[in-house]
Amino acid sequence: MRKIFETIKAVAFEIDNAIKTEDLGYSDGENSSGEEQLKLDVQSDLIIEKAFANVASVKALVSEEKEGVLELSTTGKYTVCYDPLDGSSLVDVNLSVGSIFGIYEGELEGKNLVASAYVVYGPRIELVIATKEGKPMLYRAVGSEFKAVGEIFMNEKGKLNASGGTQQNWSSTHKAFIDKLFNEGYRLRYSGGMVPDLHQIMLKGGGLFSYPATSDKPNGKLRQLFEVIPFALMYEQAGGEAINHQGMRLLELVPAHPHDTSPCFFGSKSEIEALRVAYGIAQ
Ligand code: AFP
Repeated sequence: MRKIFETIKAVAFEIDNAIKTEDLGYSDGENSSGEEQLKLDVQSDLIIEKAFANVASVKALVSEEKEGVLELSTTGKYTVCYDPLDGSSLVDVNLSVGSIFGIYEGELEGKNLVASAYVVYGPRIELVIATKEGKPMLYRAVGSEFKAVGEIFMNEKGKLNASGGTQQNWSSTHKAFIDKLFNEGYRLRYSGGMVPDLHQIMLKGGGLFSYPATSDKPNGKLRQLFEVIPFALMYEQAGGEAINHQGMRLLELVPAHPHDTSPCFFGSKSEIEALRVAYGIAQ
């Protein structure tokens, strides 16, 4: 596992350099979710693929930018599922973006996630690593190295509220719940990049991030293997919770296909409890 984390640190610097120096235009292709790919998406994907090709413990890779599973070895133990550049459409307006990694042992499902990591490319480069033991650990790039900053703890209750999807496509239940939070004094924080939005909520002590089922996206937008499940481990280990619209822990999801999505809610315990009440999904 140590070699996997070292590889993530190395690719973080390479991707950051690509973001800062490369062409921001579109490539000729689209990803398997039918979204247009930026050249930067394709390049970040290649950087990660090349780096993991030399890591003996990695059996296979599954990328948001590729259809299917890329087998690397028959002897490796782990499959790394990753979104190479989440929120890439924000690069041209110079907002923060990120890379997300889920490390699975065995079948690709939530209960087999053994560790997760994400990188935030913002004014600084930050990396967070979570395993099933202890709190997630925050690192910050200083020169060409990542230095440990400290463990991440979430409070019982936070102040921030971020909900994705187009509001006209929200259900009346979701709209009423989000309105209620704002009426209680929660502050809106939503950039449209999952990585910086979830990072902000975790680091500022708590709150709620939602990407609900909407009328145009009944299964939500965010992908289970590369986005939802890796962040679920982060939030649970930090002292928060992560569930779907039916109250199921996101760490129990079983994707039928590598690119399956799920409605998802990540938050401090108090906001997730309020969500359960609002959605009528008693524990
Ligand atoms: P892009 O990679 O197309 O910028 O999408 C980013 C993202 O997958 C995720 O990072 C955001 O949380 C979510 O989409 C935002 O979606 P909405 O614009 O529908 O709220």
